Amino acid sequence: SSAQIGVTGLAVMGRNLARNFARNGYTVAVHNRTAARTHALVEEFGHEGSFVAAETAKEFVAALERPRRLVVMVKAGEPTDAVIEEFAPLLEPGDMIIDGGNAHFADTRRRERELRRKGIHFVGAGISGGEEGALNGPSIMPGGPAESYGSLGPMLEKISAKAADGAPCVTHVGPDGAGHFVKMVHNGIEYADMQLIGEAYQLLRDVAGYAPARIAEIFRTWNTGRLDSYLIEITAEVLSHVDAATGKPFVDVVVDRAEQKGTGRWTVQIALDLGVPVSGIAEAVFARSLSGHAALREASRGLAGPKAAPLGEAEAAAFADRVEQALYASKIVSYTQGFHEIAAGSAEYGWNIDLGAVSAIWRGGCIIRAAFLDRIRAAYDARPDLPSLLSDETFAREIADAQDDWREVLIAATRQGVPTPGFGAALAYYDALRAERLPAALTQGQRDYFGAHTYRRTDRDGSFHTLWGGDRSEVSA
Ligand code: NBP
Repeated sequence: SSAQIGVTGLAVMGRNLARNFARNGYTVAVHNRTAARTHALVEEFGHEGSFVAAETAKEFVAALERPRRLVVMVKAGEPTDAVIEEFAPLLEPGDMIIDGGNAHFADTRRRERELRRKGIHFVGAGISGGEEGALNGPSIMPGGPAESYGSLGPMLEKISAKAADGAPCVTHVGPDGAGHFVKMVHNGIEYADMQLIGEAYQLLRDVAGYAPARIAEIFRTWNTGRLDSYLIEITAEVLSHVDAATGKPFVDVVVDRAEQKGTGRWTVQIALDLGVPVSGIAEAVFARSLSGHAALREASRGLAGPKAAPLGEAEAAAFADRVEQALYASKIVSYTQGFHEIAAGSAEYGWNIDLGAVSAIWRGGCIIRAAFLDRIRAAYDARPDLPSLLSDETFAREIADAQDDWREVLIAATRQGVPTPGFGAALAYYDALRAERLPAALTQGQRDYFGAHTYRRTDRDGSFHTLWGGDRSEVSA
């Protein structure tokens, strides 16, 4: 029993995570259902550090020092349950199972509850950064018992990404499913970020009339400013790539149907249950599904659209600057919505999540890493009870400065018939939040009319009903 940590499940993620632990000086026990993967790992990368190859579950568990730390990196869902069922009987109280897969947080809550009865600490840990991150430093979002973080935390801090200020991109997010919940919302925000970038690209293409290579240059410039982020950086790379076979821009030879694995959808499903308006994330998920309806799109191709020519050269340059403003303002709104969902989940499940700490661990390693997250952290550090990111003075001022351009961009998009559901949903959210009065009052009147659902008044306490079918007098309900 010499290994400080074990990894079972040695596909791309598990293999790279095991190598990351080994490269950082830990002795790592490695195991996989199909033993060939275990041996391949040690053969290929054994020189990188200290590995203990285990063929069976028993050997694997025996190789670990106590309390055991066993990282599970298998396919989410049933395979994770199968692995837990296999290992749990071999473990002792105080041992830890760390699930680094993309589990649904409700599954993590269930698993944590069941294992807690046996004294086993179950740590559901969201891991972001893909295979490259797993190897060189991911952003890690561990949940589970705070107690286990005491011995596990320093190891995770060592292998995690580091933010620009050197801080490790990992924190104990909260009990049971908190880590996987936060990872889920991270992915939802990632969907929204990608959708907004996609809309900016399409506007620069169709309204400004720019070619992909030129748009890549614009994204490169944006990446030196407040939009500085991994997703903007790779957008420039993808847009400047030329297909070797045809000599055309790569983006023009790829089928325009976006796929998804499900975490974005979960973010929206859970938001619906919690009653949190994450309209930007929802539009991003819907935009991907719409893109996939090939037959429907084919059947709709002949529908009428506006006749508008792209802008002239001088106007196009000014328009590109406006798109940057619209993208930035919409991005603030998506993060506002995502953090609202985390706050609501935290309240619902009693997780006590520190929103500033969450933004801090997303600064490096993960897909949505961005300079911007430093500002979100500053906002929550200054005021931990901030009702919304839009209540932060700096963000409010930036949106105030951006809003005229944001509206102009949506006007141009509408005039030219370029779909911008992300920009549009973000602006509608912003305008709804700042509205003095919403038509919800009318909705309440309608509900009272057809279903006697009652309403409240602005000038008196209590619930009321109007006798719509009678003399229309008002009664207390
Ligand atoms: P996969 O999600 O493709 O899973 C393959 C692994 O699961 C193999 O080790 C396989 O063993 C094992 N496995 C399966 Br499938 N069923 C099993 C069972 N019933 N019992 C034991 N082992 C079983 O691997 P991955 O892409 O490395 O991802 C691992 C986890 O990390 C997933 O939950 C994923 O969602 C998550 N994640 C992935 C990424 C990414 O960029 N890929 C990023 C972040 C998180 P075998 O070799 O014997 O078939």
